[in-house]
Amino acid sequence: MSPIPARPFAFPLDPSQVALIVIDMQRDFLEPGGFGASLGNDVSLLQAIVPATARLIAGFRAAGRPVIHTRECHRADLSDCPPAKRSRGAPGLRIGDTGPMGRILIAGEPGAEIVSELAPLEGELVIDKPGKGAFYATDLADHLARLDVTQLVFAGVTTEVCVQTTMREANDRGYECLIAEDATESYFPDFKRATIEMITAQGAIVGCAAPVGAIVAGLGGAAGTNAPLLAAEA
Ligand code: TIU
Repeated sequence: MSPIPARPFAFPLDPSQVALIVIDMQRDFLEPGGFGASLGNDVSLLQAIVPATARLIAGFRAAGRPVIHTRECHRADLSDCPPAKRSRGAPGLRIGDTGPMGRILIAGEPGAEIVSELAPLEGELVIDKPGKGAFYATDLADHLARLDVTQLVFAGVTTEVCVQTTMREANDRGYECLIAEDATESYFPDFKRATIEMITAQGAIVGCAAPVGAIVAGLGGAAGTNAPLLAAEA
């Protein structure tokens, strides 16, 4: 166990007990013409965290620790997309409509894929999720129980939507949670800052926050068991 510098206090990172969850680093959120852009957002802000997220993923892989990726997407027939989600607001394109990267937020379409720089390795678990939280309507909880981890590090987009929702779900399930503050981003920088403040306030009511460099350094020399999950098992 190596306590790493974190907010609001040092995080007791245990390289034998930790897994990484990278939330929704998909083309639909990071590239023009996708879901994020259809909602009126400037996607370039999110692209900026790709290098730091890649360093974080590389650190977990080098330490032999599990890397889990999520993708927010729906079935082609939209049977798992609540009408309230699809019909809300006035986006340029709705979920299921066809854009330059295929149908918006639909599994198997180019836009739903994780950006190439962060592509999952064979054997890494990829969770397709219909909601904002990665535990809702998925088998993530079962996979984590099998991995026998007690700590989760979170990265990805967007900080206040899918990352925060998933981190809260994990916190309620008893995991020690840590957000990688330079490997997460929002379309609204103030929302990112406020989210990390909310998460870490009140004695880390949801979890701690630390930079990628500190997390990767804390994993260094880990004798963790490599426990890759075969996608086929998912
Ligand atoms: N719109 C927004 O900020 N986020 C989402 O819709 N999904 C995720 O955060 N992945």
